[in-house]
Amino acid sequence: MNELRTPTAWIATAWLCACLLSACQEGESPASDATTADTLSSDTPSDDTVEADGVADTAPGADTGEQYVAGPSACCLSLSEGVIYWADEGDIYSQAPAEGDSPAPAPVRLIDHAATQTDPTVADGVLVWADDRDGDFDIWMWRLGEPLSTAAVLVAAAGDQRHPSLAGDVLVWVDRRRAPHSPRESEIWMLDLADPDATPVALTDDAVEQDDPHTDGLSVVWSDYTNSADGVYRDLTDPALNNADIRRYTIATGEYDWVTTEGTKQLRPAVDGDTVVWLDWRGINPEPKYAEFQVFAAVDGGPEQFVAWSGWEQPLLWRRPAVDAGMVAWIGESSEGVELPDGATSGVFTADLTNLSANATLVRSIPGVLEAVALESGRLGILGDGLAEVRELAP
Ligand SMILES: [Ca+2]
Ligand SMILES: [Ca+2]
Repeated sequence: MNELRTPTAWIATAWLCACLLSACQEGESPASDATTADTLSSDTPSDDTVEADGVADTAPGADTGEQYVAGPSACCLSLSEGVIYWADEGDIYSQAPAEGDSPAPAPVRLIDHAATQTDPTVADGVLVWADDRDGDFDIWMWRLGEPLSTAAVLVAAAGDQRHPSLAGDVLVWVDRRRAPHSPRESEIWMLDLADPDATPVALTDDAVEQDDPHTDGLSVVWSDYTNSADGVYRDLTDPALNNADIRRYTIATGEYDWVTTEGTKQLRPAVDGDTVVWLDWRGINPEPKYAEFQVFAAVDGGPEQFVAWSGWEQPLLWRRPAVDAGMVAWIGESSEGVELPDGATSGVFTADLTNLSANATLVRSIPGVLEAVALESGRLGILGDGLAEVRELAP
């Protein structure tokens, strides 16, 4: 990700440094060489829903979600049919919800291999992830419920294939197959899983950087440096020279359009139908500062709208917002009219995209760093600092 190239901004406290050092980096130590999915050993809490050490219920309604233990460096959240998936220390885990009065089942280590597996994305019972067991990152796939021996590489090419996003049968990812495999060779690729004869298609092929792809199965959005002076992300530079924009590809028509070409930096888009949300630095000066970001949205194909502002000094913590059915969720440390409780250092906020004049709602906060947020059919998934959580949002 872009912000991994911002070491000079890593000037935070010890817990934050520890998080950064552990946050889903490549080459992590393997858990084991086992190749079968099995439940975690007894050193991991496997009874009832549990609360991770250091996770405090500091937010309104914090006791209403199903809370599970994830590793302290867990990242890369996916939420599908109420099941939460994540990566931790090079393996991929899932946690199913409790049913009825029964306690929640134990989290399951789905993909357990000495190499690094990360970036899980799940749709319709298909798990896709990035896996470097063959020397660099490739895209792998497993139909959940089938024998693990059927897990196999789906897209293998030179350089890294990473950051997959799956919705329905549409899979997109960042592909650096073209030498020398640098950010300038980061392109957005797509594969139709419904067609066994389909081959991967490059949606972009140019000399500038593209990142952060996301699909809802109908269109694909990503951050694009076509209109940026250098064509790639630059650390610590003037925002006008670091001009990422948000671009979209509509699958049914094959058409491309720009969701925004505002002259400063926009990153990490998410799409749901005709609605796109993203992080935005317009009007925030001067960089390098990394002290603020905004959430913007284009709702139902309408104009770009301000959703929320947050202070946050760590570029690594600019997380992709989530959008589903007119609701946006994001991670921040404050929002207009809403502050975190004492002791909390990150929170999940939501807003109704049909009523953006209302204050955001603080859903959850912790005295640590939240890594990811997801929305699915009225459910909110949260991951970070040892916590995995799924909660039903109020209708
Ligand atoms: Ca590769
Ligand atoms: Ca821009």
